[in-house]
Amino acid sequence: MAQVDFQHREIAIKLVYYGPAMSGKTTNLQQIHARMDPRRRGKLLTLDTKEDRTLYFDLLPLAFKSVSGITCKVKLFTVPGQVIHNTTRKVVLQGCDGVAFIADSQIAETKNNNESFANLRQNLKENRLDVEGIPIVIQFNKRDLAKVRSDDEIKRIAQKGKEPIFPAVAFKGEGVVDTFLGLAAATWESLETRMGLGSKHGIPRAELLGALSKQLGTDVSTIKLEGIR
Ligand SMILES: Nc1nc2c(ncn2[C@@H]2O[C@H](COP(=O)(O)OP(=O)(O)O)[C@@H](O)[C@H]2O)c(=O)[nH]1
Ligand SMILES: [Mg+2]
Repeated sequence: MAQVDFQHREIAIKLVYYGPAMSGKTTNLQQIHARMDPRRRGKLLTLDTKEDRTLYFDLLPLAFKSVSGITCKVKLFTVPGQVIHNTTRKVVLQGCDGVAFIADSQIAETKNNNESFANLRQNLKENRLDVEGIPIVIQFNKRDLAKVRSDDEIKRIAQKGKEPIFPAVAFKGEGVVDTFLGLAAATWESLETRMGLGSKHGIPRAELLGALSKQLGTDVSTIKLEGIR
């Protein structure tokens, strides 16, 4: 649940980018960071090893002040994808309000995607988070590569499941903002239902999405928030 600090009139939303190693989680955060105004953006804290793999996590903070005077902080985290770092993944997932699952579109990565998704569900459960209720959006990244799952297949997956699906070529920035704003929209719905984020805490949906898209230099009205169907 989003953390409310009444004394400082602040509310913090935690979003986690989850998925197998090398699927493009860090790249998504780097692209978001690159779109933000250099004079105002927070630091992208990234802790990569020499092999360009996230060892701990990456953290990117965003913030805006709502009309109601409440400061809304949105904290983006990634997890390390390698199987051995499960303890870290579990800790990063604590208290999260929404998840972007970054899948690798390559056919050869299907098993890794599935194992990571099962691991996500397991860790949500172990953190006593609501596995069925927590908003999850799925990004199929690396659409530029050969030997990837077809558009039709991804469409079928989208129709079968309840999670919104976003295709992406993260290192070119394609689909990154759509995924992020899609996640923000899904998370707002969930937090409105669970704690009245708009109705009780003064963060209406339009303000959250408007402020975030403005910080990324886009217009939310041109973005397809519900993914492909
Ligand atoms: N071909 C291709 N490579 C990508 C794409 N997105 C990210 N990568 C590359 O995949 C590798 C792993 O990305 P990274 O973001 O570190 O993955 P993470 O382990 O999930 O954080 C890097 O070399 C990226 O440049 C993409 O859309 N297409
Ligand atoms: Mg990483």
